[in-house]
Amino acid sequence: MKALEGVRILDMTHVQSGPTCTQLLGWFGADVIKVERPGVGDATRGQLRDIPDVDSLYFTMLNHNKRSITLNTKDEKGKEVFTRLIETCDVMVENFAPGALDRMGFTWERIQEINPRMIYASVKGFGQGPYSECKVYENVAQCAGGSASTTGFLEGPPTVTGAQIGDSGTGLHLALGIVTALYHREHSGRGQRVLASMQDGVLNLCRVKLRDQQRLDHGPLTEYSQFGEDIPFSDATPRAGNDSGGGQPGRILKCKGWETDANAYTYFITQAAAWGKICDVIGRPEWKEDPNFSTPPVRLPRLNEVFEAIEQWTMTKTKFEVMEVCNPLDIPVGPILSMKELSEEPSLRETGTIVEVDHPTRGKYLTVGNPVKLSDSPVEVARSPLLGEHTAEILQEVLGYNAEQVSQLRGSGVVGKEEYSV
Ligand code: CAO
Repeated sequence: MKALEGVRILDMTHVQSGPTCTQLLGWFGADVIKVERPGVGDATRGQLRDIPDVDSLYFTMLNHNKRSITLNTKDEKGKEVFTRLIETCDVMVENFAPGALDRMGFTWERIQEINPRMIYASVKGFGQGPYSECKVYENVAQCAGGSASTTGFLEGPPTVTGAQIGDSGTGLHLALGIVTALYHREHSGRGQRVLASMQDGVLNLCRVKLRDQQRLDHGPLTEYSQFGEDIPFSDATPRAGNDSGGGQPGRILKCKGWETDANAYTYFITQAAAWGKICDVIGRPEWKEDPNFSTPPVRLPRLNEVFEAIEQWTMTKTKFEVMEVCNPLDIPVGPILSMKELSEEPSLRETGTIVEVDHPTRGKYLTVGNPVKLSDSPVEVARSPLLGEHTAEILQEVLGYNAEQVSQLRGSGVVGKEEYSV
């Protein structure tokens, strides 16, 4: 048995944040029923398409291990079907703009009436407050959650990051809220409302920057490069380039080939405990005893000098050679890996982190599998469903409709007319 086997998810999610959450629950074994608008479906099916008329990678990579039913939940007959789904499922997940489900008549109060055990989980852009009605996408959340103001270089503009901390990050937060509510239901017998706001999720991931904001009241942030460069601090946490966010100074340094390879770099951390070995490796053994370099506090104003010397050494090695030398010495380093390198990395294939999936209209493609591994609940990544692929199956097997009722719903356009033989 998979960890969440027996849990049925009514998946009303679209775009990225919600779908990442329900995909995770599907990987853990839940039966995820994705409800999509007839003839339209999740907008991402058609966004950023690389192959004409084929579900985009955007969609396929966010919707594995789900079944798709098309259903017009604004139609009166559709609402009856939707009510039956609410009766039958354990968790409903949605990330519509605020109020969309209420406008359909499915308020939290109504959902509780239909199924008191239902866990109703939502992603919204903002929590309660002045912006609670706003529509929000990834980069808006990164900006409103404190990430953009603290990312980038001091002299440059606020910068968004490639990691989808607003969407996928909030999906992760929501998934935790859902399994927690499922656990609570074991004792209480009741469902509850679960809300993860994207601003809250991003701010949670930027916790160390709020730490630094408060440290500023007591003096400059000595581990930031600008301290050693005598640049005064303002009253807000600054952008820190590639400085380490923790107590051990680190930087991105050039490696052999950087002139032509955009990713020939390494991250190098001058962890205090490894300082002696770092001095030996880079050919500066005298720094071990030098009062200007021997301890972490005296090095802080000289970080530029320290990292310039280390970079003179890293530039003589490839990023992988730097790892080979440093790892046995417990010097923390990490190569800057491109998406190409990651997609070709054999060890990630072996662990199921990078998975090749076959799709009936797309053919083979790569995806990221479940990043969380449970020893007793292995994950098989199953391709994303075609639009409405499981409409008849869900109506009949889950809700008990007969073939004639299914064909009536099809005829009236309440559910989609798609029929596949895959
Ligand atoms: N049958 C009938 N109608 C349906 C339906 C179905 N099966 N599924 C959805 N709809 C309707 C909704 O009821 C809604 O209609 P109304 O506006 O008339 O109430 C409409 O389709 C779409 O809702 P939406 O406003 O959520 O969609 P949008 O494309 O305009 O906005 C987004 C998208 C993401 C900005 C918005 O959903 C949002 O802010 N969500 C919360 C935050 C979030 O998750 N953002 C991350 C998205 S990933 O980058």
